[in-house]
Amino acid sequence: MSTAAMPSFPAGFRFGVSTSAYQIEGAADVDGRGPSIWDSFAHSPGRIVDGSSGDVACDHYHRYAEDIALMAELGVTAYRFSVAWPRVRPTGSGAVNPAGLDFYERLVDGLLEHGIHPVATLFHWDLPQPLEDDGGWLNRDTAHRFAEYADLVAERLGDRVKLWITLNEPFIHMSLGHGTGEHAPGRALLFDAFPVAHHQLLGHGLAVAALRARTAGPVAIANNYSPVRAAGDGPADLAAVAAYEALHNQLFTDPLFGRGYPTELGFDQSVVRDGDLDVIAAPIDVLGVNYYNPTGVRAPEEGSPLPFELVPLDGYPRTAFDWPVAPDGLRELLGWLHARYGADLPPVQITESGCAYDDEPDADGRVHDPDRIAYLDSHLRAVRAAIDDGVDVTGYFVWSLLDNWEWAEGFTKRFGLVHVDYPTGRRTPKSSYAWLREVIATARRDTGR
Ligand code: PNW
Repeated sequence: MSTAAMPSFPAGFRFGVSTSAYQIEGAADVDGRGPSIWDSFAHSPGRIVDGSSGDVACDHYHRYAEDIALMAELGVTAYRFSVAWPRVRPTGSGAVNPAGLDFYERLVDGLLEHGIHPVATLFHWDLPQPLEDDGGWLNRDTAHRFAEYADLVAERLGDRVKLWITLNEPFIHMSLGHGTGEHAPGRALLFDAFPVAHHQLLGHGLAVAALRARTAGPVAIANNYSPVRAAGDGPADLAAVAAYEALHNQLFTDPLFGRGYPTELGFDQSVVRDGDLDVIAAPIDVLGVNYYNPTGVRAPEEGSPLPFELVPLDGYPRTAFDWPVAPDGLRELLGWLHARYGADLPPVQITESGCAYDDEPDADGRVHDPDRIAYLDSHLRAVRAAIDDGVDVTGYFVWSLLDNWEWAEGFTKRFGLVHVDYPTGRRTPKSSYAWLREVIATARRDTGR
């Protein structure tokens, strides 16, 4: 960690924290919630490293008031959460469940009482299981069901949510959920998963239209990006880098800005119908950027089904997830977005940035996480540098407020500013929480907010 004072941020810059429904809420069958693909996946033997599920998670559904108080004390002015589709419309296409909307209304009103902007993500991977049974995102109808659900949420909360995010990381949902099968729904289709990309983006575009009809916006999507580093300099390595760039960084962004799909991956685009690309290119007000790390890539082995091979990057410190700590990658990728999309790029918010470490309380019950402080310090400086480079970055959300249920990694990866003792649900702010509180307080004093 640098001991120099954090440089100041522009007036209006928002500091926030992020979470998602299935990772924190628990209450899996409370108040009419239906099953999602993540309930089914987590309850299938062998899918989650510690055999756990999000049945209880952080029990945020019952403890949300305590969690809002933690955010108020931290001083954040925005909270990014996700709405669980299976709480709002349990089968995905049938009756609405008002009790589900009631929960998000209590949450949103509680945030506003504390001066915290509610930022609502509509899809953070928890598709209602009945929709999956009909083909899930491989089925074009799911895009229309998603827009209907967006309309339902906007009808109830459209006057109070301060930023709408349609999808979270459609790339990860496609690649890990439908390409390799490490995430729900566990399909391993490799490049035959392309319809999942197109139908998610179509759902995004249709949801933008639904949100525009009900709300004043602003509207965004949260994509994750990873600068790609070649692990070799032969022409085959550079071709592999270009392929992975197109897949990870361009496939879900080029179409948003009217550039269609990258062609070099050779996807079968027969699912793309006339007019779809116009729907997808509906203007957005903010681009959400989730950033964790760069990716090392080299040419694949002979006979590989993929045009690249992912390799660990040398020379970086690593988190408990073994992910490299590379703040320079964040500055680089913001510069890349700015250069590639030019005047089409709306203001950017970093909708996720954070790290997992093996944080546990010491004998006095305190949780010291100096590595997370160093991580956040260096990544905030990278954002500040990108702003100086000319990129319009208007917010930074830490992943995550709480230690939570990390998908296939279960409870084994702790990303929180606040430690959670899962057996009791007890919350203990870590030293990074106190550090961030000071950073935010200083930033607000600097700009008189
Ligand atoms: C994101 N990868 O997921 C998600 O939006 C969060 O729900 C999650 O908790 C957070 O990052 C930390 O993992 C990712 O394998 C999951 O590269 C996997 C990857 C990247 C992001």
